[in-house]
Amino acid sequence: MKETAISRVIIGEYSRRLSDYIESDVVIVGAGPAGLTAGYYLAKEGVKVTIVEKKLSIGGGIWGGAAGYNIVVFEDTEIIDEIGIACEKKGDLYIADAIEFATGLGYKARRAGAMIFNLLQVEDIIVKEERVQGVVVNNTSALMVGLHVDPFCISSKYLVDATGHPAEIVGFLKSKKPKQFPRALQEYFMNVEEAEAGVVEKTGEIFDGMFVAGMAVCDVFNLPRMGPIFGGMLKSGKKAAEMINERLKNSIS
Ligand code: 48F
Repeated sequence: MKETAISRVIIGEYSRRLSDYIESDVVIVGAGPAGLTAGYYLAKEGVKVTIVEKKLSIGGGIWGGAAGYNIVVFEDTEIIDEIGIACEKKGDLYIADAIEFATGLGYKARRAGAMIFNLLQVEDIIVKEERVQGVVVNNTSALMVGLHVDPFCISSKYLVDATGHPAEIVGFLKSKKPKQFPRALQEYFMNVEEAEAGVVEKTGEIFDGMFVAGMAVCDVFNLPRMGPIFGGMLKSGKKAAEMINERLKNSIS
C-alpha cells in the first residue's frame, strides 16, 4: 500500500539519521545565522555536526530583517560571498534579501553535511566531570502543549549555544552553577559598532566543552545589541567553528 510505504520510508530514514547523529562531534543549538554558519564551517571540514532547532523553520531572526522589512545588512561581504548570497553596496553598507539569506545559508550548511533536526528543543544539557557532554532533547510540540514526555539525549565533544537572545543553553549552566555564572543574561543598550566587534571577540569556550556564538554572546557578556546587521553573527559562527575544528584536530594528533 503506497500510503504506508511513504510513512515507512520517512520513519525509517528519520530514525536512521537520528540514531547515527545521536553521537555527534559537535552539537549546535539554534539554526539562526550564527548556528548555521558554524555548522557550515564545521561540516566543510568533515566534522560530524548536528544542529538542533526548536522551531519548524530554520533561519532564526533572519527572515524579518528590520521590523518585518525583509532586508538584511552587512558591513563586508567576506562570508556572504562564500555562501553565495547576492549583495548590493549601499554607501558603506551591503544589503541582501533576507529570504535569500535564510534559505541560502541553510542550504549551504546542509549541503556541506551538517545534519539539521528541526522541531526539537534542547531542554537541558549533560554535564559530567565538570565538562559539557551533550544535550537533552524533546519534541517542541510536546513541550508547547505541556505534555509530560521524557526526552532523549545527543552526545557531543563540543556544544555550541547559538540560541540568540535568550542564551538558553548558558541559562541551564547558570541555573545550576550560579557562582560560575553570576551575571544576568542580558544585552546592553544598542550600539552597532561595539556589538559587532564585541560579539566576535568574545565568541569562544565559556565552560569545558561548551562554546557560545552569535547573539547569545551579547547576553552572556552583557554586550550591546545591534539590530538587523548580520556580519557579526556570521563571523562569530565562523570563529566558533574554527576554534572547535582546531581542538578536534589537536585531539586526533
Ligand atoms: O535568534 P537567532 O537568529 O540567533 P543568532 O544566530 O542571530 C541573531 C540575529 O538573528 C538577530 C540579531 C543580530 O543581528 O540581533 O537577532 O545569534 O537564532 C537562534 C535560534 O535558536 C533557536 C531559535 O528558535 C532560533 O531559531 N533556539 C532557541 N532556543 C532553542 C533553540 C532551544 N532550546 N533548542 C533549540 N533551538
